[in-house]
Amino acid sequence: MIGIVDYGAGNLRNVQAALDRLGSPWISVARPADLRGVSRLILPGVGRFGAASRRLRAAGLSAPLREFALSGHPFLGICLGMQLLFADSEEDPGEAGLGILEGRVRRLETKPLPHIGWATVAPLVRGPDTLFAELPERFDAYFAHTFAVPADDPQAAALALGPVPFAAAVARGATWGVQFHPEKSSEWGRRILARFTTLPEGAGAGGGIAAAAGLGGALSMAAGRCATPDMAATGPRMRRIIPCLDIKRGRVVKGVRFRDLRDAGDPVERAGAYDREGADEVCLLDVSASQEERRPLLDLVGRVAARLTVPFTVGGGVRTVEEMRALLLAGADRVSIGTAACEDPSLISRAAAAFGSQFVIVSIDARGRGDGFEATTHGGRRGTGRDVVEWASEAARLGAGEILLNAMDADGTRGGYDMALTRSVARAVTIPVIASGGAGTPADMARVLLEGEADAALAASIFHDGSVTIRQAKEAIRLAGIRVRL
Ligand code: 1PR
Repeated sequence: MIGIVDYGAGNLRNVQAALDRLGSPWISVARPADLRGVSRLILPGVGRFGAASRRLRAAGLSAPLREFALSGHPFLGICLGMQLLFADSEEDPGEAGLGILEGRVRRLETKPLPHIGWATVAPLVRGPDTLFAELPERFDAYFAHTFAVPADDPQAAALALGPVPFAAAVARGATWGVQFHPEKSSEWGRRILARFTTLPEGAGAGGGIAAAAGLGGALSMAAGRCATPDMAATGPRMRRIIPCLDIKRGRVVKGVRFRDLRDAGDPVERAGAYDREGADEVCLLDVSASQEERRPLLDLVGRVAARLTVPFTVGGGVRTVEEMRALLLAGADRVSIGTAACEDPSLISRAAAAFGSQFVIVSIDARGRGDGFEATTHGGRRGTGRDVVEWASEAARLGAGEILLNAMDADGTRGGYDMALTRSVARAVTIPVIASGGAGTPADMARVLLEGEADAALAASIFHDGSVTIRQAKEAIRLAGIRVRL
């Protein structure tokens, strides 16, 4: 039986859903006694290293987990769960990890940070007893993190050819850690989880994989790959294409400049279709929740999440850390806050402390005012008097992991994104910016990623009406020299 460690740190629901899709039975492990009958274990996690390791200790799980791993049972740490396998992390110096693997987790040195999105993974081991058996020499996986294990760690089992190289996976014996989210990495992620369910006891790559595989060679291979022609324009960082489902009364709607909303279909069906077409992420915004002073739609979020094999961002009407936790438990990977963050900016820092910055997106509805842009709330109905660039900078300082920047004057017009707005925000912050509003063609998307310096391009109208498919958009964007997952 597979155990999934439940210690209140995140993406449990999505790991459970991924195992359900595989038809693999699992049980939750919240106390040491729950380990009885468990023969392989998954340790998921999002959030902060220190808080998560304190929770494991408080649940009395640290020593039993270490024993479980050291006794040779297959063990898989995911994202923060991988980092917790180590002795400690620069994120919270002085807080002890599980110490199953040697070494320290370090902060990535790159901009923008957090590193959110897809990156190519190059396994260093692909033998029959490894997690990467039967996987290609390289594949794309989804990451959301600020800290990572260095690429030259002797326990590295795969490298990420991300914005900078780092260890995408580590292993010792039958203990594995993956920095990416297999439960959110579409088909390759599914195969990795399936492989984990059949990994033999005690087997594995052994320690010192990277040394055995010739780390020097692997690193230069990684560097060589970073220089392939398809990365010419934007470097090794992959950009994201995100379809957005604006929701009102349980249906997808779409308007122009936030008004004249028209029906655009069923959210669950649409989300599933966009996932199949190759969306890098799906965004769902309950656009009338703040105006109607309603709580977010947990039931709908759960149903959409169950359909998705890629990451899922949810926003609209989110006012408290508790609501964010409920959305996380319903299957959201990240949550966006707009109105409530403007009204009480401390919500950003409280959310980042609880779930980690990569979980917290601040949505800014920007309306032109004079030479600049004013942030608005309640679906654009109330002005705040705040300058958008200033507000974005403050949100980033408070711990936002990403800005979702809605150009209200361009929204739904198909006349192209607002380049000046996007670029000025992207230059003012060191976190990623999602450009939103105005997409008319794939060329508009390519432009906002290059000239607008956005990390991701979000669109609604052109995808909903079928005038451009996600695949067509991504092919055209790649031809423009921008790295995207295809
Ligand atoms: O303020 O925390 O309750 O969050 C509400 C969220 O809902 C915000 O993210 C806000 O941008 C969004 N929202 C509110 N009212 C509307 C509306 O349309 N009446 N939609 C709305 C915002 C922006 C995108 C849109 C893209 C792409 N729409 O969702 O889909 O701009 O559009 P396009 O490609 O068709 O041009 P809170």
